[in-house]
Amino acid sequence: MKWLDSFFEKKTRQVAQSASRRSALVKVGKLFVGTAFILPVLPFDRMNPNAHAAEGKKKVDVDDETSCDYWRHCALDGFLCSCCGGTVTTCPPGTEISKVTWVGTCRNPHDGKDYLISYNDCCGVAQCGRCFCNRNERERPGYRLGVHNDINWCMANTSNTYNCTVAAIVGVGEPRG
Ligand code: ABN
Repeated sequence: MKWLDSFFEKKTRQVAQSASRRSALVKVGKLFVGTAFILPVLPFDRMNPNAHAAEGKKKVDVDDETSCDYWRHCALDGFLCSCCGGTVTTCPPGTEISKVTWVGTCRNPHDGKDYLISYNDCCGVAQCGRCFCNRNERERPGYRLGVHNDINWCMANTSNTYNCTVAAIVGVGEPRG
């Protein structure tokens, strides 16, 4: 195996003569720095692939009055009265409809028209706790009270206790000509 030793010795000497230690270190240094800058910007998918799968499977029912996806609920923040012993337009027994309200605008996917929806709270019984829904389409910040939905609209009733929210159609928009 002497020939092998002398072969490698010869090669090592050749490399040592043609390349300085400093230039070798510079090359290694460049490799490290380049890796540090380039690797973080590579397009890794950090999302959980199962999250996408779940998204694909979620069924949106725009006609189910007990679902937050129901088209009239596009700007409702609260518990759905349709899950609390009432309906989408009537308060549960023992509660009273709020005297003040806020209105939102939702598009009916069946006729393509925009409807003015009054979101009244039902008051007088402790919060229902079922079918919480929080959608905020076209909602505006809280300093514009009438177009903000995160408000207890039982404020003007005898009892301010909030139970759930109904969504009644109070107007229809004219299509733009
Ligand atoms: N309009 C529903 C509601 C009630 C109490 C507090 C926030 C929002």
